[in-house]
Amino acid sequence: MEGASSSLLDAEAVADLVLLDPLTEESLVQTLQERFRRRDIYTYIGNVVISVNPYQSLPIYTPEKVEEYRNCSFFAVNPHIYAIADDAYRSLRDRDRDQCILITGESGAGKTEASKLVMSYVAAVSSKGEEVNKVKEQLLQSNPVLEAFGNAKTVRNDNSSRFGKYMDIEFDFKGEPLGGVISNYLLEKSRIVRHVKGERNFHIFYQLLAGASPQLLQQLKLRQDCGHYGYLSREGSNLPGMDDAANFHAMQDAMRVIGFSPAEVTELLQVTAVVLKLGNVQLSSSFQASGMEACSITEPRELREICELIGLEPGALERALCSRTVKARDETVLTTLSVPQGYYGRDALAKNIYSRLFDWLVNRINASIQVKSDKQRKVMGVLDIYGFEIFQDNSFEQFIINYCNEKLQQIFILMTLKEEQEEYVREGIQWTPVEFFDNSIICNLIENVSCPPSAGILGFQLPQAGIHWGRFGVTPSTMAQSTTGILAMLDEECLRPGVVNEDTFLTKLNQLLATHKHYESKETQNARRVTDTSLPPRCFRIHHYAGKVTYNVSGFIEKNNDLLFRDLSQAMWAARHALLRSLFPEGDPQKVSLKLPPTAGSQFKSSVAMLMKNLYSKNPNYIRCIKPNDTKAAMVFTPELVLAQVRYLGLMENVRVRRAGYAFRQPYGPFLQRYKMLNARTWPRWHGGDRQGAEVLLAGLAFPAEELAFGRTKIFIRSPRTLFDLERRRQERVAQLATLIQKTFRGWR
Ligand code: AD9
Ligand code: MG
Repeated sequence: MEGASSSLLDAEAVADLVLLDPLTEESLVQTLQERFRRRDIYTYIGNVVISVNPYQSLPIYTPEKVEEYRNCSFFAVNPHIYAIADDAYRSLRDRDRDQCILITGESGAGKTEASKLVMSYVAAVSSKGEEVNKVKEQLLQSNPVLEAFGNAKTVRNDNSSRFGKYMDIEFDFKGEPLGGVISNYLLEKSRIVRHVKGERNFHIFYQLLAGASPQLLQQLKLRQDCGHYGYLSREGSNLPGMDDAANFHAMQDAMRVIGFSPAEVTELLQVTAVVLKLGNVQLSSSFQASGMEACSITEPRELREICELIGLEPGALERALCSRTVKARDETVLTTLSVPQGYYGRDALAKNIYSRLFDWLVNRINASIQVKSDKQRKVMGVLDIYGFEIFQDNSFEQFIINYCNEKLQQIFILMTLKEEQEEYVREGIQWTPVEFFDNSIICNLIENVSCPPSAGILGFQLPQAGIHWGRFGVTPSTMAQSTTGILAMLDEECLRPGVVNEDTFLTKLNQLLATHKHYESKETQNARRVTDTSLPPRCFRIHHYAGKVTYNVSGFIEKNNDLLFRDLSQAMWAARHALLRSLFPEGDPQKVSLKLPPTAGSQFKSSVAMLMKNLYSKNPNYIRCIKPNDTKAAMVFTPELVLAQVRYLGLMENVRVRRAGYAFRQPYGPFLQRYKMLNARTWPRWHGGDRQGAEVLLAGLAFPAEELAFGRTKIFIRSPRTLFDLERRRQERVAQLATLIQKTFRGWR
């Protein structure tokens, strides 16, 4: 950290946790709590901002606040999200450095609100003009549209983002926004067909039913009553604090601002209505003349209306829902489906339509906001992505989400150390390598494992690949040769012919990862003679950097495969509805491919790799969000809950890395100005250069030599204790000087 305002050095509630002394989990949580009590919801770790959700609107985002933080010196003002936004924006505009803002935290911690605050701050401080304002409006208005289709009420958050989002905002050389590009990650499409009690499906369905005019509802062949629709919950309408009808109108306005044509909006809503109506298509079992069990549609009205909406013969959709074409050698056979298979296909279709519609929506927004000119651009990326998740039951989704968080942690450590190292090189200070926990061993376990093969299989033992303490820039020497990671093993299982199930997948993991220190299951525990009984069957456990998570393998194969019967995609492609049809290009019989589409896991892995590459090319800024209580209560702070997040977010590691070299640094000028009264040679005025002045000043204070380092432009102080000592001496000296001045004045009188 740089600079030292007095609030920063308030030992009760340091504004920068790098200055915590002693640094313990307890002192860290206490500091956050004390600051929260004072309504200081933001705290720094160097230039990382920690934000604790107040669950209450605080008067800290006013235009006056924007002015206060505009062009501020980051550390001279009270910590604020505007300070980091301002610092990033200025660094982009004036120093030509592309920026990224990484926002992490658990569900309900305030990530999406934080991303919107950053966007609105940048919009407020960048220049104005008709064209620029239009661009800003379009960028900001992408939020209500994506939130309507991608957010839902969950038990944790009434407006929970069910997808990961990364947005590049592009600027010209003057810092005026030109446009942007949005990337989305892994929409939770299972929500379309199922959600737990107390939660809702995606907002758009409730918004549409509550906000659409009777004519629109009629046009979409919908009824206003939520309870009529199998995919929705009756109790989902009339949520306290949520005005679905008003949000529907806001979403429609937002679409207009972005540039959707009325025809596009109609098409989008038609496809949305189709998803809703699919959930009401009921099947029952029947028997064919051959005696084979089959399924048939019991309520033809819903099916007929769907077909009217999408321009398809009802018979075609019925056939695709109730039977399946199987190719055996050169023959094509139509086989009937059982009722559960029929429902499986129906739900898979609904999920696929919706998730593809969401991708289309993102692409359509991009088509409007993407920069058309070839002006040279500077970029600020804002990442609002799901945080680390540890639930009672963890499945494929948590596995993928936690993998993404491992990658983000890895990039955080690498980038922070890189930045530290660069600063030391710039300042001509010797770089001492920093010890840190290198989580690449866990990333590798998931994507490309490096572990000793099991002694049981190969009959020999390679060196243990336990927790690896790495050094920046050094390849771990303990790593054995690479084999495939869990994701690739899952893919192999998905592609294997014959009976495939999760048990064979788990057996394979157990064999290949038997000795991996970050992997555990009942079998490996037995082999290692671990007496922990907490691991249930059909589960494996990964020791993530943020804690141990037990994953149940049930559903892994199906979710990774994410297959849709070809008959269904062909039926969708055959529809006359242009938008729907465009979502199923593989349904074109001319383009039948024998190649299976990439699995969900491998798609996610490659999009995460692209994201990492993108982030790594930019200057990172971090916002770590914390949820202070589980009841969404205003200004309530539950220390145990915060402590768990402090661990997930790796904040202790964060502080350690930040102050691994020197906890405090400041340019010589302001440093000398603040402390010059501590030495008679520099007080009241020093006539030489700033650096020389700081050297003379500190020489008189007799700190141990290893506590200080003199860089080209800055003084570096190793431990917070030395800084506090300096500050204490300053306060005493200020008091002495004040008394002296008083006495002198009295003497004059
Ligand atoms: V999730 O992973 O998408 O489920 P987020 O995005 O971390 O989650 P979100 O930003 O949606 O959480 O915040 C949850 C709620 O907390 C918001 O709807 C607000 O009611 C509340 N919140 C969050 N940040 C602030 C804030 N700075 N001031 C006031 C806030 N309220
Ligand atoms: Mg969110």
